[in-house]
Amino acid sequence: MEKITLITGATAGFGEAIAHEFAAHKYNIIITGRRAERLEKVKGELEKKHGVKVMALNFDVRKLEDVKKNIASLPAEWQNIDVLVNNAGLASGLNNIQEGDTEDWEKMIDTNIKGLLYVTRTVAPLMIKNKKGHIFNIGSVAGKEVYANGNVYCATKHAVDALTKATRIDLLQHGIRVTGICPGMAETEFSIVRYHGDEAKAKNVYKGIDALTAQDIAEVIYFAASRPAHVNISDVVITPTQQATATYVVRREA
Ligand code: NDP
Ligand code: 8X3
Repeated sequence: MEKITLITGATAGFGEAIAHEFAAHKYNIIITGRRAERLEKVKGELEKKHGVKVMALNFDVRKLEDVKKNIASLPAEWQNIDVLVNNAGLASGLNNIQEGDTEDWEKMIDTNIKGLLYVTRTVAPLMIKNKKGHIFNIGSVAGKEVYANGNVYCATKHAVDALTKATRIDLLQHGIRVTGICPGMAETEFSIVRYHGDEAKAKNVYKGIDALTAQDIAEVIYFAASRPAHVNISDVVITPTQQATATYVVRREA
């Protein structure tokens, strides 16, 4: 059987690009996401463009029972997962702590921390059983520093950073590789989601910047996954050339 990569949140952005990058290198792909129609569309495109096999699992990473049920529903040969990319995640809102919307907070904590944990808890035992595996957690520069009004999103990505390190230690004895990927500004649907659908506000975030693309991230992940078995790339911070830290950005004049 060919190699298999499972990517959470592959209906858009990084996840979709990562799916294409691994498919281009002839991995079979398991894609997940909540938007069923988009999931089917991405599945069709992957199959047509790369001629690989694709499984689409339609579930919300926040629901533990659904995570377990969907992974368990995979035929035995599909449970032989080589690479897991814990990508599904979001920022919701950009408010100071005293005015933050607690629904936004629940969404980010439940998706970025608990969802990532649920998927890892379900897939890691399969990797241990198969005596191989590589887990990528998508963190952020927001997991390395905090910035004004980023409070809860930054906290969730700091948690991802801690979990990446902890997972690497716990899975060390099983020879499973664990890599943290920490991007800066990348133009996907991320800011549209953060601003609750306000596309003009989202566009403005990247004004005067050659932002990262989803493809930039996908290529780095494939590079790390394709290193020889004895090499583990632990942590990668990737920013646009115009971004030095989470907040220090030099924009082109209009
Ligand atoms: P997008 O909004 O373009 O994509 C997010 C993906 O996550 C979608 O496929 C979405 O699918 C999925 N997703 C969100 N919530 C859930 C859920 N509850 N269950 C299952 N899937 C879910 O954003 P990006 O591609 O930019 O973001 C991907 C990851 O990268 C996130 O973890 C984000 O925090 C991180 N990141 C992004 C940066 C950026 O600047 N873009 C920088 C640093 C990190 P669906 O809606 O169909 O469920
Ligand atoms: C996404 C990048 O700078 O908006 O994690 O936090 S940032």
